[in-house]
Amino acid sequence: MKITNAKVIVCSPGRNFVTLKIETDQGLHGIGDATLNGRELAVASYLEDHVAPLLLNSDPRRIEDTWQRLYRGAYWRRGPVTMSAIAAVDTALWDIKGKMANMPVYELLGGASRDGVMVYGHANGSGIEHTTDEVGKYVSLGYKAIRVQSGIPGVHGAYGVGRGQMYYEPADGLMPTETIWDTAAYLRFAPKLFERVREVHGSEIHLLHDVHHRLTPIEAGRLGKSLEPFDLFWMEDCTPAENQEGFRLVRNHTTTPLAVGEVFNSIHDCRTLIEEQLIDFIRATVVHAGGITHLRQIANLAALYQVRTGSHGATDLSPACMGAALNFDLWVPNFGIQEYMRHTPETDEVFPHAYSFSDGYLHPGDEPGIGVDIDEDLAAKYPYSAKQLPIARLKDGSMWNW
Ligand code: EZ4
Ligand code: CO
Repeated sequence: MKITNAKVIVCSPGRNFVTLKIETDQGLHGIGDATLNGRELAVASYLEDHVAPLLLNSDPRRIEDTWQRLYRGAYWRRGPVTMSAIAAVDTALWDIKGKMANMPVYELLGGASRDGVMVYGHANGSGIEHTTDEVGKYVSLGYKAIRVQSGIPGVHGAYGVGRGQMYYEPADGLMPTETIWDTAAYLRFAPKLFERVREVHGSEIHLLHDVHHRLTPIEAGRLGKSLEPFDLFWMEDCTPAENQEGFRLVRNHTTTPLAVGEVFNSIHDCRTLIEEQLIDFIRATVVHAGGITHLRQIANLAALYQVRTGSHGATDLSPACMGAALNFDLWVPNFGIQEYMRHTPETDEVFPHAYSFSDGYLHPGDEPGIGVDIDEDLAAKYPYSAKQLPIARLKDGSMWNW
């Protein structure tokens, strides 16, 4: 069995996606997501110019060997561009193997460990009352877990407050939108928000919150402590994680569960966080962390330390990533939760998929492979449109973490 073609499809049905499609001499094909929000064309070129020629005529059944060849063979290891490209190849090969076996990928991994994949949706609003109402909408849609983000009085462009309600997407301009961040205002505001949400929606619903790298470790410890009465499922990316040891300080000050890792691309990014039990949920995802093959290693390491998975699932991860992630989630023994931001109807049409939502849970479906395909003719109607993620500055103009 041979790979006869590896092509990169860049399309923008509401937002940009990079998809790798691998074709074989047996007529089977597989797809993988390679989208890196705001830096899409770098991965497209990496795949087209440097990876596709290596794949031609190689055996698509050799998933592990292909992974090792692309990782070791590049000499330059890791990094989001490289690892997203490797992920796309890996996902497409798992998709092909599933189709060869006539089984969904979760069966190849070891079979279902659960009946469905608990997901969390994103509620956001302009202030406390609006956000609390939005939480109510997700409750009535059947969600068991909801991420809560809110505009803050006096803060211009707080993280996570979108223009649309169901289809929040931050990458919006040819040049980055500038937001202004105010830590003190945020730390005063956040406990009031969660107090109100609990008051209105009760104690059963799981509530999550994304700090989006805005705090220092000691500030994060303080926030976690102030949110303890409101029983969060997790506090996400409370401080940047390049310095993994920094989380010791957060951990020393709060029992609010911690989730980190949507920007990680390798097991080495989270080894200390996991081995020292500094986090509770690892958010690495199929597309940005080297595919199913590498994510499985991360999850296995995490299992030793009772760290559970909670993969990133924002709309900039395409349905091809979501299909692969859901197959992974249904199998992975130490599953925690899966993020799920709904794609626009245009995106759903370009990527026909077997996964479906019911009563707070997603199921990958039982199509062979990852259960997601791409309609190339339709994709061609939505050409690439350059967009960048926003940036954040402090009031005095200093750059901060968006
Ligand atoms: O800002 O995926 O938890 N979700 C997130 C996302 C990220 C975007 C960046 O492209 O933090 O919404
Ligand atoms: Co996040």
